[in-house]
Amino acid sequence: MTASSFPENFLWGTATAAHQVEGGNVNNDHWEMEHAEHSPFVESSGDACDSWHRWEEDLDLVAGAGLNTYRFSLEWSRIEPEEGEVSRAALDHYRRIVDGCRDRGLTPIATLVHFTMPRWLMHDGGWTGQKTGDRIARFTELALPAVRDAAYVATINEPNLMAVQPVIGGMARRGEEIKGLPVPDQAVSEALIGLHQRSMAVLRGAGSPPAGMTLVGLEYIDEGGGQEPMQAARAAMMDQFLTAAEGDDFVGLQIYTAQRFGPEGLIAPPADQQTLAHGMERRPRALSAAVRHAATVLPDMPLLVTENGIATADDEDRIRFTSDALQSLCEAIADGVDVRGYVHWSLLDNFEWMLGFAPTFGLVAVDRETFTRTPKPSLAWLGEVARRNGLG
Ligand code: IFM
Repeated sequence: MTASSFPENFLWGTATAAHQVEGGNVNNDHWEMEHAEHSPFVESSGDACDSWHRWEEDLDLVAGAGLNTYRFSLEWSRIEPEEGEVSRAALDHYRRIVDGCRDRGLTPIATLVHFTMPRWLMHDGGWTGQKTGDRIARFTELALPAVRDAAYVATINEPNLMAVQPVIGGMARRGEEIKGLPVPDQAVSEALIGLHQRSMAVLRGAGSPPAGMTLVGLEYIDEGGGQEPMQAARAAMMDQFLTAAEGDDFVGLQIYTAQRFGPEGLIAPPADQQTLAHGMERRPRALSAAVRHAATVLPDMPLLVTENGIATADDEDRIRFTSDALQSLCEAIADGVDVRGYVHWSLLDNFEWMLGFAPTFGLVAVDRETFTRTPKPSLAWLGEVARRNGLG
């Protein structure tokens, strides 16, 4: 390894999530919230990127660019549209995606739950419901045959973000001043950790691929006198989840930004450093800071960067941001942090939850009428980094 190269067999990939790209996910909680009166969603997910039908084209783009990894998620509401009613066709669909990855030389990383739940679950307890532990255990059993040949299985995506926002996914709460993420609700955090553990127990019992969860990771910065609120925020948002991952096979980290603290708590990022879509601070080096912190809490845990990216209309800036982020990651790895791969968010411009389709995180643009995919220069750039296994 040189100052800008990565370890042998490093995974280089890009990610999507079911509800953000498949389209027609009419049977989950988000669809219902998107269509509710006074919905906080600016628009409906609708046909999204039509990846339910176009997933092969998506995999061809990933493999064609020279990347070696694809991360995607399963949609529970398609697999179990009503409680106890199983769609074998939906399970086959996800099985074919795993096979399609393998056929193209891509390492599949599958997430069982990426924010969405079936409507029937939303109306009978949701994530904190008493029966949800048994239900996620059963869903994990159902899903496992579809993802058995994946390289990694993640139970729940960003439970630490889900605990922050009851309507999760959009990081900006419209109409409010954006200061950063608030602190997670402790009862929801504990419920989600419990659900992760129920899902893990099933995966372990059935000899699954390496399994774990994927967490939002942040850089925490003390601007002076902010130690106390900063430590409290980090303990709630990061450390309790990292500690709960002890004994898992890996932790996925999804890193976009930093939070700054003063004596009164969270400080808003400078306006000229806020990113287009979310008002988050543009802070590429947060990638290195967050993986380093995870390694101090869990020194023996393999880490995967399962998301990192920027919502911008300026693709040159996406390349600059990602290059800076990767340089910082490289330095962390050189210092001994065990990071096994980097997965960029996202392959496609897709449905960014409450913010709709306006934020563009993709390496590939998607025409909203025809679903035609148009690769941006950043896709070829990241593929070249993957081929070289370094920044060059
Ligand atoms: O789009 C989301 C994704 O679903 C989860 N992690 C953050 C991304 C960008 O906001």
